[in-house]
Amino acid sequence: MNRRRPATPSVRVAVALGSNLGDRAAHLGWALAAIADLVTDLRCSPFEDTAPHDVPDVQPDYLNAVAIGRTTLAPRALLDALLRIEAARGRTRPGVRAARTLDLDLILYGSQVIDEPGMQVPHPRFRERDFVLGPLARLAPRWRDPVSGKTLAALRHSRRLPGRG
Ligand code: PH2
Ligand code: MG
Ligand code: MG
Repeated sequence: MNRRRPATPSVRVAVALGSNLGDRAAHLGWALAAIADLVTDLRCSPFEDTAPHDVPDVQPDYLNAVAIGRTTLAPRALLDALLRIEAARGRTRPGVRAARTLDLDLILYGSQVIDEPGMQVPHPRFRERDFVLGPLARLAPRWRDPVSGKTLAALRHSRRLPGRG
């Protein structure tokens, strides 16, 4: 008889990384090492310099990346762990979309749609953020956004059509 407990199923997740204060590459690198303790099969896009998008003040450029992998953590446990990693790099929250040492956003959690206080997955703005959608679609083009039903490749493609800015 097999007495072993069934393995906890893992779920594919996507996390967006961003920094525009201090040593941005060091913050992202440190965060990736910490995320590797939570997420297996971790793959990360190249780090990319991006102009601030939709921010309320003048800010330095961001360094952005997207990482994907698999986790056995529940969504809330993963989100809480990401927030602790941000805090460990001195993240403060003086205002909405303020400059930050480290921002870790849970973009996708498998095919789940979650809308709870403090946790919205898929991230509600990832489809219009090229610094998230571009790298994510390159890492996992066939992953489907559970809200629109479209693949990431299709979402990315629709942002490149003429007349859509
Ligand atoms: N994050 C924001 C707001 N604007 N712009 C860029 N380029 N990169 C970001 O990571 C970013 C942003 C809020 O989280
Ligand atoms: Mg963010
Ligand atoms: Mg955030």
